[in-house]
Amino acid sequence: MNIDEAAEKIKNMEIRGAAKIAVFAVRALRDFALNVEAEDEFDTLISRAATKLLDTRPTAVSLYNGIHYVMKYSGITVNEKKESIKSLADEFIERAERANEQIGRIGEKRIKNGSTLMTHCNSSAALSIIKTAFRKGKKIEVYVTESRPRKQGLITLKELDDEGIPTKFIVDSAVRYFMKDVDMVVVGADTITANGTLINKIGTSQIALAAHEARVPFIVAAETFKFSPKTLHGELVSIEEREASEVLEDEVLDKYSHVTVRNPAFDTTPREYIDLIITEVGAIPPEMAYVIIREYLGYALEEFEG
Ligand code: RI2
Repeated sequence: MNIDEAAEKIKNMEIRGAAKIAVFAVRALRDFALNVEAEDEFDTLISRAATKLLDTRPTAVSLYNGIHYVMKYSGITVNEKKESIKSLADEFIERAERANEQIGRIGEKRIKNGSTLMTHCNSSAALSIIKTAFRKGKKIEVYVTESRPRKQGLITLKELDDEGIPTKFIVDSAVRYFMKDVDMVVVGADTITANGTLINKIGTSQIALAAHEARVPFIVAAETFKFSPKTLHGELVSIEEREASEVLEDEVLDKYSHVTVRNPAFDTTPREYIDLIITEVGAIPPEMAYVIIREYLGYALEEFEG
């Protein structure tokens, strides 16, 4: 697969889910680099490929962190550079995969036997917690939201069903109606900013509000790669707005002359509504986002410029 094909798969959401996107892009960049022949143009070609991958989906910061992890490559000869890219990429992929398991192990401790959970969209990190709790013998059931417009709730439904976890599938607008039956909300993250704000699938902030109102703990599952160093340097997170056709079929929309569709893929949940973030390095309050960025991502400002 070439870089254009890889980028297209991310853009059209054939590959989706923040963590999976990052791992897929890092793998694509590594494989591309290993096949570059041109000696004098090596750095230019790699940086062009990295930009192409980064330009696919703007919100999830793990894509950015993954690509930048690899772009720290060093070496004088092309072979040295290839070696360095391969080892950084493999290290990133291994860390991402291990993080998912560690999040499951840490997060499952917060789930009480007999709990009813709610999750939104399809997050591998949130599901790692839920599946680990179930595999440890805890009796749980899960409310799964449909997650319009892309209906990733169907993927979650299948994953939970494959595990044998009792699941109730609900439309997004039924969240507040059922919140009284829920003991804990567990969602994933596309990005967490330096001040502890969560950016996740559209609808997450409404769930957080409903949970807050009902005094239901709201837990976020996020690897350290989901924290945004860019926000520490003042950048705002750009929220991807996707095509109208994901929400309304063209034939329906074409009937109207004064209607447009707005389709943001993500929304923001302020830290006041978040009880805990489960990372691979521990369960932390959202206020500690700054510390995670400094200690575990630790990028210098220059790395984001130019
Ligand atoms: P993991 C997804 O985005 C959802 O917003 C999900 O909560 C988030 O990525 C994190 O998923 P999309 O790619 O990294 O479906 O935990 O737009 O798998």
